[in-house]
Amino acid sequence: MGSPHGTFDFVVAANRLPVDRVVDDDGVARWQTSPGGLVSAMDSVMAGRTAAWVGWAGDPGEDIEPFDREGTRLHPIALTADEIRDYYEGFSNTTLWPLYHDVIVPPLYRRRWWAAYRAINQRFAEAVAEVAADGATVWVHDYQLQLVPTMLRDLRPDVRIGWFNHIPFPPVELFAQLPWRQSVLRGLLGADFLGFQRTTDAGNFARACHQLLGATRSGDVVSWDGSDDELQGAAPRRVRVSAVPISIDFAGLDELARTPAVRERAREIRSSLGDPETLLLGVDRLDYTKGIRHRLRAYSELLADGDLVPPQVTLVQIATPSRERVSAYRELRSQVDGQVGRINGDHSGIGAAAVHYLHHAYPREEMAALFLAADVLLVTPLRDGMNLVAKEYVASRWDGGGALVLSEFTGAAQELTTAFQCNPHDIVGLKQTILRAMHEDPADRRKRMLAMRRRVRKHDVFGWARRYLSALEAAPDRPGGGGRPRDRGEGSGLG
Ligand code: ADQ
Repeated sequence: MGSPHGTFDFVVAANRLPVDRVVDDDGVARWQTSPGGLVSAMDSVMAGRTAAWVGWAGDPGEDIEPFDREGTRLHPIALTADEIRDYYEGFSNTTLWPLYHDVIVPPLYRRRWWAAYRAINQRFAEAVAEVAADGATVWVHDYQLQLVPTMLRDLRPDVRIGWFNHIPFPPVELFAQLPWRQSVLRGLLGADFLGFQRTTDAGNFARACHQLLGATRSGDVVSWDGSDDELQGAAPRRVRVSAVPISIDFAGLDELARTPAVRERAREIRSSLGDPETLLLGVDRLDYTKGIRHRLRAYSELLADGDLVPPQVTLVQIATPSRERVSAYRELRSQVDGQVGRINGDHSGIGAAAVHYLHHAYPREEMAALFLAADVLLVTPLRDGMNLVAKEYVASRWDGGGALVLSEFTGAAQELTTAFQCNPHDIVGLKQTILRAMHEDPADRRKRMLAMRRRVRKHDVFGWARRYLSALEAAPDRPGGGGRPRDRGEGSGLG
């Protein structure tokens, strides 16, 4: 232990740890691995390294000692109830989330939230600095931790720092609203590599740096000389910026969906819905970015027009409530609840519900069965970084069946080009697209699905993590070199 630094050569920092605390019936608390592709992808890149994960455990208060899970050191960050309100519900989800999703609802700018965001980012940076070994690789995730790269570089210029944005990065015309816009850009520019979902997001970031900080871009490297009227004393930076779209565990889901149990369950689901000719499905977090209201509007008009008639057609809408302490989410929930109530009141019959509206979270097997059962999946976000549900649907359709209606405002639309793409704001167009997806010649529909499957099979979440890390390795400046002006001439270009 000669080094004053930690011992972990690979460190992930994300708002949440990859585990949830669950309390058994007998009152005993234990940790359960969170479901999802990100955790599996991180497991795959952490295997064989001494790895640590720094994140919030999900509950207010208590300091929890670091602990090990399947060979990874989990390092919990404690947040008080006030910090959760200001850093998480406030700045992350009421300022940044709407600002980065095209201001679908107006972002609120509160100085107290910004102060908490800075303080918590500093706490994360210090925790990472404590556990990271000399020259470690650090992968920071998402919009909650945009200041960590520079804060960490100040503490540990020897480590290599990457950041990945799971959500969109807005055009500078919107980003410019943020009262602390220079500080956020400077926070990010502490990284060696910044990864985005789409080329457009990477471009938006580079343009914001140009317009608001006077940075320049050459290829995928953004260079900033550190001068800015409002920020004093910043070191020059050369940072690689590009798109690395996230994906899913294609093989895992494909295999699961082929199992006899899932296929049987898919049949059961259809039969319990009265064996409709067409089963439409929506699966979303209950979030205003997901376009649930636009989708329900289009569906209700199709029912009113007589184009769709239950029980021959029915819609299963799964909408998991989220961020319920944020008022925009409570409001959305009551609007969607009301819309579903009206649709069912107007268009359902006995044993023939127009909408089956479910708030539950389901295990992977049930999700796979739902995907396999659905004739058409409706993915209609107004803005979405990627949308993994669209890719999961495609991976589950080993039979080549099904049809995907996909908003052009998702990251997934860039890759799933043979989906039935739509503009969810255009209700007339959305209605036509839904009908087209239902009635297209099955052979043509199959071709579309098989093309999407090829794409997702080839670009899965494991490939995403590998691509991300090799881009980080090839970042322009060597570890420790980026923060010091005298080292700038030694940068290795694009590597
Ligand atoms: P989200 O906005 O949460 O993610 P999405 O990409 O669709 O959106 O991922 C949701 C995940 O939750 C999917 O894996 C889905 O299967 C699962 N899920 C949803 N409802 C469920 C339910 N009721 N039961 C069980 N599982 C459920 C953010 C960004 C996205 C980006 C991802 C990953 O907003 O744009 O694609 O991160 O980068």
